[in-house]
Amino acid sequence: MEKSQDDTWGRSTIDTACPLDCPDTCSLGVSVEKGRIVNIDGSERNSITNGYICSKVRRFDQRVYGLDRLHHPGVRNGPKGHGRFKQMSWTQALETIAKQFQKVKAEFGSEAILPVSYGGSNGLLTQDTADAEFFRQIGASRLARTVCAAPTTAANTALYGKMPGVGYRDYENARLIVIWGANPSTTGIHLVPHIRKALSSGAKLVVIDPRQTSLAKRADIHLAIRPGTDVVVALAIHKFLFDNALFDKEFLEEHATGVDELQSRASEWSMERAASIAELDVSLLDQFSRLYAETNPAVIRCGWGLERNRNGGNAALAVLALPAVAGKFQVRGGGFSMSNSGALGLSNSSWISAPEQNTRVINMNQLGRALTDTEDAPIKVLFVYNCNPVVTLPHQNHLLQGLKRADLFVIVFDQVMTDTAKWADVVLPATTFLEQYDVARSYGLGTLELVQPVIDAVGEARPNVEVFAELSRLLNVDCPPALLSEPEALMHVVGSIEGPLKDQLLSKGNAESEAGSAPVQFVDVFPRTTDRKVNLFPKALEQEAPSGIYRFQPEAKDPDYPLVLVSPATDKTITSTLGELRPRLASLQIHPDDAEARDLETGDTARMFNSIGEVQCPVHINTGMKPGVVSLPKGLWQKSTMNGSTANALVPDSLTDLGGGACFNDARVQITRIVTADIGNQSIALWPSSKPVKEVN
Ligand SMILES: Nc1nc2c(c(=O)[nH]1)N[C@H]1C(S)=C(S)[C@@H](COP(=O)(O)OP(=O)(O)OC[C@H]3O[C@@H](n4cnc5c(=O)[nH]c(N)nc54)[C@H](O)[C@@H]3O)O[C@H]1N2
Ligand SMILES: Nc1nc2c(c(=O)[nH]1)N[C@H]1C(S)=C(S)[C@@H](COP(=O)(O)OP(=O)(O)OC[C@H]3O[C@@H](n4cnc5c(=O)[nH]c(N)nc54)[C@H](O)[C@@H]3O)O[C@H]1N2
Ligand SMILES: [Mo]
Repeated sequence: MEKSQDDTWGRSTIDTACPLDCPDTCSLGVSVEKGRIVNIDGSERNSITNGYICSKVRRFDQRVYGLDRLHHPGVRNGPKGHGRFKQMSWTQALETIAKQFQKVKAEFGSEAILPVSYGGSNGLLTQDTADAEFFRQIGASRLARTVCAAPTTAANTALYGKMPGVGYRDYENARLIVIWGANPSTTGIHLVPHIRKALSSGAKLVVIDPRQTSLAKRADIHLAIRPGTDVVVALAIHKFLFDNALFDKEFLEEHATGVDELQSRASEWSMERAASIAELDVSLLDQFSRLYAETNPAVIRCGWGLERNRNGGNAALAVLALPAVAGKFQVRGGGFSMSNSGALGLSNSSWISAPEQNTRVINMNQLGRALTDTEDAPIKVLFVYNCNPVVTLPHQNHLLQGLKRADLFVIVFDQVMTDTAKWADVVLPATTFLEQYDVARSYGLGTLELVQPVIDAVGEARPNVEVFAELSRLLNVDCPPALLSEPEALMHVVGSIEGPLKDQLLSKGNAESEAGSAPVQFVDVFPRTTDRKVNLFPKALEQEAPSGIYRFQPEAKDPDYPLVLVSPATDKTITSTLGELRPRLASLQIHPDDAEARDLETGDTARMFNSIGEVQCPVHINTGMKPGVVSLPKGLWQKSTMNGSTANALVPDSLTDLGGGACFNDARVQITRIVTADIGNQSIALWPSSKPVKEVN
């Protein structure tokens, strides 16, 4: 890792990397002057980053030095949820927490304590190190971290044992690129130039997405699918391949099991039947099927948009099975990419010594239920870190109801005063990745990047490792000495990584697996299943899925809530991270026909509602939306709507068919116009409600 000094400016530029929850895990060069960050940019160290980064991370210094930044620990000094705190010292704060833990443990048992953490960072240090040692040893309840990627992981693991996927650069070799439920122009921008390069040399592009994303605009075929119907579309393509002898018999004989069972389940899905359910033009589906069968190399970029509904696991199974049946592997630029988080084969069991306890497991997607279900074994302490559940988990109102409980003690450890932190009894300030060490693991590139502090911690902010080590000490829990301080923890984790990866990381600051970031599937890498074959009909999943695998669960259409709400990623935030910097109000996107039917125009204020919640926000008419589908970004802070409810107020807490995932895109809603009048300094809703909807500035 280098620090270069530019004498003219007195600046130093420090090498580090971005560990945020994004597949690209960019290498960064951060310029610092007099101990302050003055510029954040991409570096060339990682050739995929190639010197440029997204606009969000470029302005991450606005979070570091922003008004919402937490500088000191605080104790609640007002009603719950009001976000008023009295400053206290770290010693007082941690002693308060330790006392509360002891009290709850004595009265209710340690399972009354629940840690809640998720995607704040994709670093190996910030999650599942000292925190895991601590919560395991005190015997806390465990959290099923299923809010994202659970169904796709279940499918990918069962089929291929998380075999590494096609690398970004190899997309240039593809003659057909299929972007399925992904939006890389927003969610992993470094793939896009490679797609563009392929297109400029004549490759074809197909996008399967209910919205006309920017890649969909350039696509040869855009299948604007009804959310939740991917499984039947993929099965119809399987049937087409089998019926027309376009499947790769030789490949399947050598490398696959379960072919007949898959063929039999697919046989129910004619193009016409699938197209009618997915609301697609059957000729487009037919055209895509032929193009996929005929074109080599063909690659599918499978995203996470297709998993966030009741059929999400089966959708991922059916889509990821396509390259095997169609024989798309064994060539550079052919196959699929999904998550590459397993590519390096690292497991945190190498650096955590406490064994996992057999305590109860709470699915984070149903946190509201868990908090309000207080009959037996209630949760009495919630310790939130690396996560902003109030705005990122389903069924927002249920969760808020749980947080109101007077007998619930909530600790929130975060960098900024999030909507969740406002509910804390004790709030703790965390360092950002620009103030701490970490090892970022890329789930897009399958690489590791070293993260190092470029400035001193802001205020009294502390890294996770040190806070959990200190809590361990206070509660007489055995934290391994190697995890007591951040630099030691870094060396412990890096030291636990086996083979050449460790040496590469220490000498260059980044590392990639032996197959590199450009493996050819079924040539350089093989399924990590026991027989090294693709298991097309995984029996364990057949037991788990409510209707079996490769089966479709139809939606129960409700005439009161005829519109589908999806909540995709935006280029302004990483889920809710940086949401504090968003311009105040976010708009819901709606197709002109749906808007006209509701007498809505761009700029109008709407009430979007169902039986579990209501969001009031401006409307934006968008011809790129599929009729019947509306969208509002994921990760909005409460201040980004007029009534403080976000998309998750409308998202049910039902679970996906596989993996216990979140059904974000199973939200069904109705929308009506709010007629407002400005009276005095308030905008009053005249109809349908008479509550003030916003302050007039
Ligand atoms: N800028 C930015 N980048 C991010 C993130 C972020 O918040 N902001 N989040 C990061 C995280 S945590 C993740 S998991 C990834 C997610 O990365 P992606 O999967 O690329 O992103 P999503 O926006 O979740 O979904 C992708 C697309 O799926 C579409 N979609 C919705 N429902 C369906 C469906 O049923 N079928 C199909 N075929 N498409 C559907 C949406 O319209 C959307 O365009 O991105 C990461 N990168
Ligand atoms: N409606 C809807 N909601 C969604 C989705 C959707 O598609 N639709 N998608 C979901 C997806 S893909 C995901 S991954 C989840 C993500 O859900 P969350 O994990 O809640 O993600 P973030 O909003 O990024 O919140 C992470 C928090 O961790 C904090 N943090 C970052 N680094 C550190 C650290 O080192 N220490 C501590 N103590 N805190 C830190 C950040 O400041 C931030 O507040 O949200 C899901 N929510
Ligand atoms: Mo995610």
